[in-house]
Amino acid sequence: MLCKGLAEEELFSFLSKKRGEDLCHSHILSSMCTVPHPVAVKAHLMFMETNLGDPGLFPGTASLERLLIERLGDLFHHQEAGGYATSGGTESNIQALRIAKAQKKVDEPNVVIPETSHFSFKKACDMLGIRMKTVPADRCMRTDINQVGGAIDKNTIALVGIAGSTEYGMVDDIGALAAIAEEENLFLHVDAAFGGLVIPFLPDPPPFDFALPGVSSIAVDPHKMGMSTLPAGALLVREPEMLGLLNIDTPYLTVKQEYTLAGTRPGASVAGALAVLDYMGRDGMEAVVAGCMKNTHRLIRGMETFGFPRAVTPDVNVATFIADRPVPKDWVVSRTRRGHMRIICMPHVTADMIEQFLMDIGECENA
Ligand code: 0PR
Repeated sequence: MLCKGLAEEELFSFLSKKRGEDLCHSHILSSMCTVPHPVAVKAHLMFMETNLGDPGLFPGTASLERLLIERLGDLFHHQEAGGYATSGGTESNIQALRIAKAQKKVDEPNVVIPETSHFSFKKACDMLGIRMKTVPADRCMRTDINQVGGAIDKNTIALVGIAGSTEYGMVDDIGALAAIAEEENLFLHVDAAFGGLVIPFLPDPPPFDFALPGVSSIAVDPHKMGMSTLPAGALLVREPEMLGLLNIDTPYLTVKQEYTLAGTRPGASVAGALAVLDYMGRDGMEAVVAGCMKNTHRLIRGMETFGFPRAVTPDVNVATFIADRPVPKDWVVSRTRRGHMRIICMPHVTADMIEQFLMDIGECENA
């Protein structure tokens, strides 16, 4: 620690130098986060010191959290859904499995989970002492439904389905998973951290939410396609009482029990998340999603004309390619576990960026 504090000018010139070392969103094609919407930033700044970990001190902010859950519940066809704002998909997935474990007490719990699931489930299962029984994906990178039933046994506490997979942008057949969950009387958690704010705004959305009676809980991240500030996730549960299974006593707070995983929780990004949804409305979100999907399809067509075939045809705005070559200078893309080039057409990825990327990859190709 410095003995004598820095002058403000010196401090901020140091901070802006460091910020300048970060990569620029104008070339980031690998991220599921994006530049926050200006209304999210404005709302965030209004709520900087609010802490949802002690909601009695911030009843106004706490009511925004309830409104956020109400908006999302409505979007997911279940206005009475319970839920709370998490730090993101990782926390939501951990908490969903905690609920499932609390609901069904067995000696050696396991969860039947897609091969394509996000690595946060590994963390969750490690922490909770749950075994992962992985179900392989089919050729389209959706969970092979025919293999789910065989993976379930008496120690299975939950099924997981993915609505918008991290690597390939696929939506599992959640309808089929929900039917199995109902038949087997199992908890079904849907990880819609990415797809939850894409799928409802598609012209012909595949079923993935509480409209399916077998769906027990849903993870959705406003800090991904919801264009909020970080961190903003949400866990929704069909029965608000499910959260009560996680309650622990918090005797000296303004609330006497809490079911959240984090203690101190930012109100600022919750205000940011709600601000975007209310400002955009359904029409605005449909327009953003339509733009992202249009860019995704344009990118796929463009890449295919250069001889880089798509790995799959995605359900949401994640494009993957069989393209075993270096990426043009300055662009940041990622690679899936299977080695496919992966590009996420987030709202900050404009049509012009896609054209520029295609031009650059075309030049590499001709070089
Ligand atoms: N579930 C799904 C389907 C996800 O895609 C992710 C994150 C999570 C859960 C976990 O969410 P949190 O990271 O919010 O806890 N998917 C992205 C990924 O792993 C996260 C990300 C975002 C990574 C931006 C890099 C990046 O620049 O790719």
